[in-house]
Amino acid sequence: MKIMRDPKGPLIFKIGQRDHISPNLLGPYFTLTNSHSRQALVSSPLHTFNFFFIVIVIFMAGEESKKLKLYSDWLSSCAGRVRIGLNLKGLEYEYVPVNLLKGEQQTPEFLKLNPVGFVPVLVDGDVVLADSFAILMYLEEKFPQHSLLPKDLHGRGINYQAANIVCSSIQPYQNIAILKFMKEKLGPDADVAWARDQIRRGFAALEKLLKDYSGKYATGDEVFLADLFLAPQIDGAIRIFKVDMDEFPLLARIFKAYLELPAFRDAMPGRQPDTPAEHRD
Ligand SMILES: N[C@@H](CCC(=O)N[C@@H](CS)C(=O)NCC(=O)O)C(=O)O
Repeated sequence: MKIMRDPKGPLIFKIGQRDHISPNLLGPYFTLTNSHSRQALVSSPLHTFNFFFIVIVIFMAGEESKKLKLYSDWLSSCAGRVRIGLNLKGLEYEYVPVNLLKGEQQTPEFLKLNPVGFVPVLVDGDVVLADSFAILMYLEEKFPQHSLLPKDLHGRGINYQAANIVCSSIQPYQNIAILKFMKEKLGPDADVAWARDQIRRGFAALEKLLKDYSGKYATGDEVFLADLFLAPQIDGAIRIFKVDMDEFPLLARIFKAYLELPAFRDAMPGRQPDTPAEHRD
């Protein structure tokens, strides 16, 4: 029996006259083929001796291909939002590292998953989704446990607004391409100083918005969508851009509360499979 590894796509089981991995050998043979790549993963002579083994392999391969896959970089705040959502909902997932500093988001294989060349990307069977907001809305509908949205419409609106301040009005200013451009145009420290200003502007708006809604967390005493966006953004502000959080007491307070929650703590940059040793918590 020969087994090759190719995790993508549902599997096709075939019985035929040929060994699909070594086609010169004649059968009867059974073969498991990946529907996506058409590649033979398992090929073996067919006799009752290995029947039960075959059933187990098919079952395990099926379970494996059903598992969610998250393309992520340890330091990505956008991927961090999804990591928290997956943890809160208790969903197991395979972590696929994409090293942004090495430019792995621009490889032809990755651009097939997300033509914009950003993480996160979530793969759920045949469904490929990029963009943290879209992914979290998808997860919310497919896996309603631990809802990310409050029941009341106004509360949902505030959550959308706060999440969007982070994802449209703060985070895009600190992306690699922008920082590189700023550095090249304005000098070696200009990128960080400029990003810090954008973060401070956004945080000031969030402090004003959330003062009437916050409880233990951003919009009350339960964590919701806004918190998933805020936690990695505040972490990045402190870790990378050295923002002084004394200016933002509400955000500083809820950030401390996030770090008490395992779903948040485990999603932070210091605890990912691709976190470099010197940055591990
Ligand atoms: N709106 C997107 C933004 C995604 C995004 O900007 N991702 C960053 C990491 S947080 C990225 O992949 N940057 C790579 C680059 O700038 O080349 C989302 O929310 O997922």
